[in-house]
Amino acid sequence: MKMILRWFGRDDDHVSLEYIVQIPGVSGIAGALFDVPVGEEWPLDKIRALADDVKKSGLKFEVVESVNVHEDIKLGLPTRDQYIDNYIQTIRNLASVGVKVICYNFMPVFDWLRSDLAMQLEDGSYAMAYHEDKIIDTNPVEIIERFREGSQGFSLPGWEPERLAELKQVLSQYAAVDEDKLFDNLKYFLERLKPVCDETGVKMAIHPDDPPWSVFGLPRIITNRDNLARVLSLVDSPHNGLTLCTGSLGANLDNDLPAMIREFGKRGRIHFVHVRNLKIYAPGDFHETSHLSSDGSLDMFEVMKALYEIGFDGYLRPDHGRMIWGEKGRPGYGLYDRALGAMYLTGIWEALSKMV
Ligand code: DNO
Repeated sequence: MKMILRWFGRDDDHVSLEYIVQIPGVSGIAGALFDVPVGEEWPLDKIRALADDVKKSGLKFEVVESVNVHEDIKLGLPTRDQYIDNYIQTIRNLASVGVKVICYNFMPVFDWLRSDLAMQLEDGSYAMAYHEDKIIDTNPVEIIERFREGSQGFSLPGWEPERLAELKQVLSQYAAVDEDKLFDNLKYFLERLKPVCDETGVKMAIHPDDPPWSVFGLPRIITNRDNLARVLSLVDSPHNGLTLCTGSLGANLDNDLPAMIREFGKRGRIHFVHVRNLKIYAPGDFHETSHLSSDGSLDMFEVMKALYEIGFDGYLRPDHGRMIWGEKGRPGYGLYDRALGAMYLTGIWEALSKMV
């Protein structure tokens, strides 16, 4: 298991590489270029500059989160090929600096969704929350405004303004795309990527839909065991793998996380793991918590045990933390609670490795 942390770059992260390298057990970061519009090729010189900066800090840059997928690819429009060509070249450029895994998602229009970006918990900390009744009757435009206001001035991953500019038009285009069509479009994308992944060894790791159910009537397919199995069968190759995100899949308590880890991990198809805990009060209602099992509804020990048992040697990162100790920063991505999470998960791993 290789413990890493997500990092948003020198210009847009209040957490520095110099702090990240001080977290015991953290050997690298999951990074990205955040100033390249979705669909365009990532320029090699910018990738090199990022990789050099990370390496100089004593950290590894082997995971990218995310190279976002242009909406035309998800929609299956005739224009998709030019965007896929750019994606292929981006993979080649990233591979040339040693990137091994690319995390991406195939969620129509919206990436992850929350009703609250800073809900105060009993201990005074702030966490992100999802309350179905605050989402269900809300216009997507209002949600975007809510995210902008609550983001503490940081851009939120997946909520980049240019991506949402054409919202009305994109939402109407999805009227013609149901779940089966979305699977077909994903298959087309993955088939086109296979040669460059075979050539470079880069592994694609699809992120589950967060939350794992349809929002605003849009199709969402990366939601449960059967659909994950279906994704893997679209192109049966190790380059077509998963980011197993406990907080996304775990929002539906019918999803048995350790069982999924055993099933897909044994097949060598989990390349990246995001570990996050949630307190679920009712279907569709939850808030994020510290990583500690007893603070939430997900058993972190069982998650780590399943990973340990399958001999997981991929990348893992603590996911969304709370804001604690007065820290101000990008919601979900503070330093303190994620560092505590990293230490806790590393501690479980050490205990597992010494128990046998
Ligand atoms: C949110 C993240 C997502 C994730 C993407 C992967 O905090 O979990 O934005 O990075 O869905 O492409």
